[in-house]
Amino acid sequence: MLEGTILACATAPGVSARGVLRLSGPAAIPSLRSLAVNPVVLDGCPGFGSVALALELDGARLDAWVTVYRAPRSYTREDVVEVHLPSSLPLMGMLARALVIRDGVRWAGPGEFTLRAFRNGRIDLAQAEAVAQVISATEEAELRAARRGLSGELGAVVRAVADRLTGTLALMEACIDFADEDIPEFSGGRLSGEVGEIVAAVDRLKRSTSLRLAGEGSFHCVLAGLPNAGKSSLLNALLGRREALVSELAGTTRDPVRGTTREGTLSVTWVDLAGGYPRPGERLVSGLDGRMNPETRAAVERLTSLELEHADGVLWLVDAAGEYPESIEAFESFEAAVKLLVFNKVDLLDAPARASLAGRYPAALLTSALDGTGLDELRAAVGKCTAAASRQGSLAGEPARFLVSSHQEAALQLSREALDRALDVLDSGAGLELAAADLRDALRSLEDLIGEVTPDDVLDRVFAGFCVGK
Ligand SMILES: Nc1nc2c(ncn2[C@@H]2O[C@H](COP(=O)(O)OP(=O)(O)OP(=O)(O)O)[C@@H](O)[C@H]2O)c(=O)[nH]1
Ligand SMILES: [Mg+2]
Repeated sequence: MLEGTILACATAPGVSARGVLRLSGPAAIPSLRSLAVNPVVLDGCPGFGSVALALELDGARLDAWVTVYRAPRSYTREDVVEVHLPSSLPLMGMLARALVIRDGVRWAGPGEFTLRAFRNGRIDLAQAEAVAQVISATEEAELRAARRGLSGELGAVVRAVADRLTGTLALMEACIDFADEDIPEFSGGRLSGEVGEIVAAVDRLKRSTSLRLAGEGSFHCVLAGLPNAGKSSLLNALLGRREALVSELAGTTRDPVRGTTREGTLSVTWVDLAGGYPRPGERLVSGLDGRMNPETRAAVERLTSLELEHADGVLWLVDAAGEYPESIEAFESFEAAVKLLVFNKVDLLDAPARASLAGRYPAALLTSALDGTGLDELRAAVGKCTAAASRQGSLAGEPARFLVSSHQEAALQLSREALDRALDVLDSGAGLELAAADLRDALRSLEDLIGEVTPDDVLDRVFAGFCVGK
């Protein structure tokens, strides 16, 4: 990481007028220059500017609009070039391949542009995390909270608390050094008061933050139901590829099969499970062939139950063309934060039968994995649940001031716990050295939140959650 010149597609794949390739690093401008028919136009942008550049690719001419940001006046503080092209995947792929074979240009890792901005001192870690939050915000209040983080406001608030903590730590260390002198500022009560005020400041900060759920990981939506309801077929239809095995024999799926899609601005991981009957308070009773080896069967039941337990949402599939009272009973009997009833195989029903089903179960979704009926409605319904889950953790009725990632929330929590320990030590009259060690831990956690002393593995985790073009 952080060496050479990186390249990524900065726009999402799909139908649009323009696609953008982004390069950052010392070879950004030279590599493009070597493909250009009119390279001198690039000299016209000494600092920042946009030019029409004619490129030659495989003997054909390609007109591009290029924006140049020369170091250090760029997002990464390196030379950055954005190449705007018609949004054609093969075309963009052709140019990307031509650039990647040039010296020093390679594909970017997730979040590597933002990682470079962080490493080169352009932004702090709180701002870097806010970049991901701005990208995945699903509503205005969330966007506003993310932008406050992006502007550096969260970093500034944390830094103010950290400065105060540094001051108190200095006072405490002075107390340790001059333990024999009788100086009123060095009394234990004064120190406890100082730490108490810092605890209050950290608590205020915690109250003004909300944990960002869906932007970090995916919303886990399991496809459950009795054997043969069409769960694997539906997974394949949602993913647009054959990920799971499908057959007319009941009990085909054993291990969970997963795939991720983006629904709106959020990512959903769909998990296809073995067919079975969940029983309240008990393990799932699998619908697998009774002749199966009992150990394998128990393992499959355990895996399936675990997935059901940890799911953010459950789609309960019912074969619309079969006998389903037992399946509806099973659906009603289990508890889940989000559960949706889905009648699949509606292509096998005529119009009156579909209408009667919709009348009897107005909240249910009607789908066909075979011909695609109802899939858009299903995606929209799950998208809605996903957006609601991503808002969890915000104060009721009052949007949070800042969005935080789980890494940031953990840092705040660790800092709070270390301060509590320091207070306990001070109250018990145990040595000041111990309290000072706790304050140092608290300070380290706050610095970790803004990336001043963040170890590489934490950075890797933070940036792994980014999309590649950012
Ligand atoms: N007509 C019709 N057939 C479907 C539909 N969905 C699935 N099937 C068929 O139903 C049978 C079972 O499909 P699967 O997707 O394997 O069902 P499953 O729920 O994953 O089954 P298990 O893994 O055994 O629990 C296959 O023959 C599919 O072709 C549908 O929407 N319409
Ligand atoms: Mg299956």
